[in-house]
Amino acid sequence: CSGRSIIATTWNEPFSTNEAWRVLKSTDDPIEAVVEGCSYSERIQSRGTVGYGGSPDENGETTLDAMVMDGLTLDVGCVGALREIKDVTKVAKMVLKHTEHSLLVGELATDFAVKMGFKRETLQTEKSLEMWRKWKDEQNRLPNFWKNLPADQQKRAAANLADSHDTITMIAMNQLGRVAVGCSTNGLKHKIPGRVGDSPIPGSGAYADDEVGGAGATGNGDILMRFLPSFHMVELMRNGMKPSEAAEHVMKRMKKHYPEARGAVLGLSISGEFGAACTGYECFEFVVRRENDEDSVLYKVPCI
Ligand code: SD4
Repeated sequence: CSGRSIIATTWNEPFSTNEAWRVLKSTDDPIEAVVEGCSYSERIQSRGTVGYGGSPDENGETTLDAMVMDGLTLDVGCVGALREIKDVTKVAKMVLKHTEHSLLVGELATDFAVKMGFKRETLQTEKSLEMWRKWKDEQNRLPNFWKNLPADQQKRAAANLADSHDTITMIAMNQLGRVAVGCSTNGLKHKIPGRVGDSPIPGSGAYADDEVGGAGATGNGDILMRFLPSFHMVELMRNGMKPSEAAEHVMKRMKKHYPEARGAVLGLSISGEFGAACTGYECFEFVVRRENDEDSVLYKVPCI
């Protein structure tokens, strides 16, 4: 089976992908690979949209969402609206490995993480607080901004809130064809405190099944989660569709109902084929690392 190992990652994330590849090569464990890859992205605060110090909520606080899924057991570990712990994907791994549960949220997820040995520390930085103060200031100058917009414009504005935010979602397959997925995000900027996006929702942010492959999504999570795009994509691949066709089918479904919303889905089949589709963005980029490549390779797909 040599040569089956592969990592596919949403957006132009070569460094995190290479870190995941390093771990995959040394452990042959796809779960460890996606956990370390996503954690790398959190530590370098990729695009300001993964990890601490980004996307402050209405109160100025950064909270984090993440998921890890094992395609062999179909077991998941998810964390939503995690406060004051930087290593959110590692906490999700603890939920996967050390509990019978699937999803922990908020302050009590923080308590769990602290019991598991994680350090409690602020997720705000000078930069995230400055971003929040600026937004707050704008809000004060525009009282009732949302209320005064006609309904269709409110819908459009909500869809466009996703314009600058991205999730890292990573799909890894090892030599034996075992698949795992991981994703991590600090969610939507200026969200209502308590909001959880699609990333820690199994089947929405990501999904893996060793019989078929894996998929992951990025974009406006409030809209994406209404379609379970990752689960849908895996099921279409199970029924024989190529990843690129499956991705397009899934994104077309979302576009039909929410033409303005931004979203992308990326999938990998156990035969090593991969594909993606997006809507609402100009284009969608993803990177893939494979056995015979010396580095991660960047791909771009135009939106449907
Ligand atoms: C969310 N889907 O929380 C995440 C963020 C994201 O591209 O992917 N943005 O809505």
